[in-house]
Order: sequence, then structure tokens, then C-alpha cells
Amino acid sequence: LQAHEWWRGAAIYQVYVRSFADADGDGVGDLAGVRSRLPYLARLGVDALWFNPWYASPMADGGYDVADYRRIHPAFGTLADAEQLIADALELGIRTIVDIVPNHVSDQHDWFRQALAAGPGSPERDRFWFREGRGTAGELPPNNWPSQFGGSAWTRVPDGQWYLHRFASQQPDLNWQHPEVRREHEEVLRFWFDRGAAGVRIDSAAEVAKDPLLPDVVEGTDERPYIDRDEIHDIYRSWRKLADSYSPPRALIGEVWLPDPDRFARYLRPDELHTAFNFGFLSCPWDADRLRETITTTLTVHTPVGAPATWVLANHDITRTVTRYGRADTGFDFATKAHGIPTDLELGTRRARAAALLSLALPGSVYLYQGEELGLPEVEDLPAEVIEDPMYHRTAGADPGRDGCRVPLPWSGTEPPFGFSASASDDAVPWLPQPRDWSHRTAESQVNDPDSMLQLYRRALQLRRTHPALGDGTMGWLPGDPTVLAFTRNGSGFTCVANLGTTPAPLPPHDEVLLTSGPLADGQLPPETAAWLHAS
Ligand code: TEU
Repeated sequence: LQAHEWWRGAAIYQVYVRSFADADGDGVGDLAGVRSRLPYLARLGVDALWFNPWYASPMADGGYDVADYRRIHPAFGTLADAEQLIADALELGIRTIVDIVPNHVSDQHDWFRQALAAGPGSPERDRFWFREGRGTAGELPPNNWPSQFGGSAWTRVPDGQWYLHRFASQQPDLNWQHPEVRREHEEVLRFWFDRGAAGVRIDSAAEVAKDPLLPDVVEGTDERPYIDRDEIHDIYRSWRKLADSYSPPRALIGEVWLPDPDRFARYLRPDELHTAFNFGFLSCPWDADRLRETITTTLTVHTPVGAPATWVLANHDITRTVTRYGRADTGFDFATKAHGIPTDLELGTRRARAAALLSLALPGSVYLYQGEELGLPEVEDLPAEVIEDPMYHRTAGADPGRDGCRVPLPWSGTEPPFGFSASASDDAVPWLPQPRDWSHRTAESQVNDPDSMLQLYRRALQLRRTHPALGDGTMGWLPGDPTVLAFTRNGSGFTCVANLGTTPAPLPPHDEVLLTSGPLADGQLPPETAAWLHAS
């Protein structure tokens, strides 16, 4: 593995800055907080940090509404803080990935303000999708496209025109046919690459181009005129040239959420994105056949294009892993996000532990979302008045939204804010309230407990770094009981085995048990348990 291809087998930790660590005691996480916790991240054993958008933003969508890419959100710090953080992390061998949101900007971005002021027909409006409405007086939206957050994708402005927003109304979509839109984003990429970012995570990467005729979605067909358009590939090819012009080359990581594996693979080419998140794994129920099939499909898609797979169990948009796996239907769909579904957290935790060993043993890179290493559950009883997620508000609460997985981390102590806010001042109320019973989930309480989730992740990440069979490469399934997933890595004696059945399973031949997600029983692997083995 070439050093500049570090991303092929990396373990990347996702930092949701707002909820990671608060150094100045205002209840909101910040860059100084992340810096103070770099030793924790180094000790955890991750290779890179991906930061959710940390730019100036009115925070209508947790920072995915960017007002200015060249400024840091004042609650998070300054540009100098970001530069220092990137440098300090690198000092510990940890690279930085920044989040780029090409599909839209904030309605407070200069471009959108100028477009509103300049009025219909102006060149300023051309950077967005402004249209006249339908109906006798233009009182109906220009087409029937839905917003991902519920309701119409169009909002009307006082002069009567409508603008397109595939997400919240505070996130107007950019027109990527406009040369200035392309130029500006390439400059933003340079801005962050010049400041040491090792790569970018590209938000909603498959959504940036639209059918310029803006046709209605026809019920009963699969045509979606706002996603996965062929024109997109041209954009990422020019981004790749830009990324490759740096030394070392910078990595492009796409959030490409497409159900069709072949369409997905078209983004992963030697002249396009390096990797993209595999959401199939995250959406897969805890079922041996389904997981085996998902893993095989994923690898079948990646191998011919030469891109490594990525394994993702969680992120800031998804119900927390231990909660998801503690439910009867553990797949990702909006139904599973309905709160109040009976959840067995103990079962969910056992499965999440086994899933951790599974995902960390698979070939390719792996993404961890902050708090996953602490085994945090989804917070399902946030009071309505503290919820900020537009998904909750635009659906009038029908969708519980995503704030339940964004609750500030518990670091230490026995009561909120559990060390999240360094200063003990009265202002230090976390922006989302933490459950009072999280004292046994703090990093501090887990660090000396050999059976904790944190210790499991530390040991697994440590082994992943040192064991030559792990990271990038190949795998082969071992035959046997279909409710047991077992595979070897890179033709070596390394085996990962996970028992998803209901009875204990014998371990495949081995000389050494490297790690298990739970205790063995009479030398057998109990249900909902995984192990890493070595045979010479
Ligand atoms: O998410 C893209 C996306 O498609 C989401 O709507 C996703 O389907 C949903 O959140 C699943 O619950 C990205 C970001 O990850 C998300 O946080 C942003 O809200 C969104 O883009 C808009 O920028």
C-alpha cells in the first residue's frame, strides 16, 4: 500500500463538532474541544477524522446550510483554530477530511441574498433554480418534486418566483450548469487542500445535477430527474484532476446514496471518486443471509473498478447502531426511525459489538461515527422544543428526525454535561440534553473496563493497524453453517467469524483467539458474538 493511498484501508472517525467536546463552556462543541481530545482519538487508533461542516452557517440543517466556506462557524472557532487542529492531528498521524456540500448553499449565502435582491431574470438568479409557478397566478410550485425533508421542493419568494431546494427551504439548490458554480467549488476545494485537508467528503454527491427541463416525477416510474444524472460525472472528473494535482494527492469520498450497485460503481473510477460510502451495509438487517449477500454484492461492485469498499454502520443521519440492532426490524428505513418501537438495548449492544468486529475485519476502509465506540443508544425522548432537525419540523414530528443520534458525547463524571463542557459555568447546558443515566457510558467509565465497548474498539483498531491481513485487500468466505458468517483475509490465517444463529457455534480451526466481542462458552461462539482468529 502506497502511503498516499492511505484511504484504501483507513479507519476514519466522524466528528460531529457541535456535539463532540465543548472547550469554552457554551454548551456547543468546538474546535478547541476537538484539539483537547486528540490524545483520545490517537489512543483509539483512528487514521483520519472527517468533520461534518464546520463553516459559517445559520444552522438550519446542522451546518449543511453553508453561508461561507472560507470561514469557520464562530461557535466552533476560527480559521486559525482549524489550521492548528489539522496540524496537531497530523502530528499524531491523523489526517483530516472536510465536508463539502455542492448541492446547495444557505439562504444566507451571499449568492442567494444577491439573487433575491436582483430579482427575476437576473444573472444572479441563474446560479440557482428560480422559476415561475404554475396555476393561473403562478401560485403552484413549478413541478411536483418533493423535498427530502418532507413537503414540496419549492418555496415562493415575495416577487412571485419559486426556487428549488431538495432539502430544507433554507438550502437553495445550486445550478451546476453555471460556470461560476463550478469555478467557486473548485476554489473552495483548493482553499481546504492548501490548508492541509487530506480529502473531502462530498455531501449528497449524486444529487447535484438536475434535468434542466425540470419535468414532473411520474408516479409509478423510477425516473428521478434530480438524482444520478450523467452530467455529474464530468464535475467529479475535474475534481479528481484537481485532487491529483496535489502532493500527496487528496482523496474524494462520495456520499452516494443509490440503490443500484452498477449506477453507484460509475462514481468510482480511476478518474473520478476514490471511494464512496456503502450504505447497503448500514441498511442491512441483522441477518446472516442478507449480510452475506450485501457484503458479496459490495465487493463484486468494487473489485472491477479497483476502488476499495467502505463499511459504515452509523452516521449523523441514522438511528444509533445499538438501538437499530435491538429492534425486530433492524434495516434502515424510515419506519425504523419511528421512536417508541420496543428496543432490547442489551441485545442491540451484543450485536453492535459483533458488527464492529465484522466491519473492522472486512476489506477496505471503515467509518466510525462519534459515540459508536461508547455504545451510545439513540436518544428517543428529546423534548420537542429542543429538536432542531428540519426533518422533524417539516414532517410536523411524523419523522422523529436525526437529533437523537447527535446528542453531545458523555466524557466523564456522573451527571450532565458529563464532561462535554469543560467549564462548569451555569451556561454549560449542552445544546441537546443528555440522558441523566449516561454515567456508565462515559469514556472515563469505560476506559478501565476490559469488557466495555471502548476497549473493544481500541483493541480491534490496534490489531487492525498491526495485523498484516487487515485493511485493504481480499476476503474469502468459509463454508459451513449458514447462520454463521466466517471469512479469511488476504489468503492469510486470519479468520473473522460471527454467529448470527440461535445456538453456540464451533470455532473454525485456529491457533490463537485474537479478540472476541463477548465471552466464549466452552470454547464455542455464543449467538450474537464475533471473534477474530489466527491460524499459522
Ligand atoms: O444527507 C443526504 C441525504 O440524502 C439525507 O437526506 C439522508 O437521506 C437522510 O438524512 C437520511 O435520514 C446529507 C447529510 O448527511 C445530511 O445530514 C444533510 O441533511 C443533507 O445531506 C443535506 O445537506
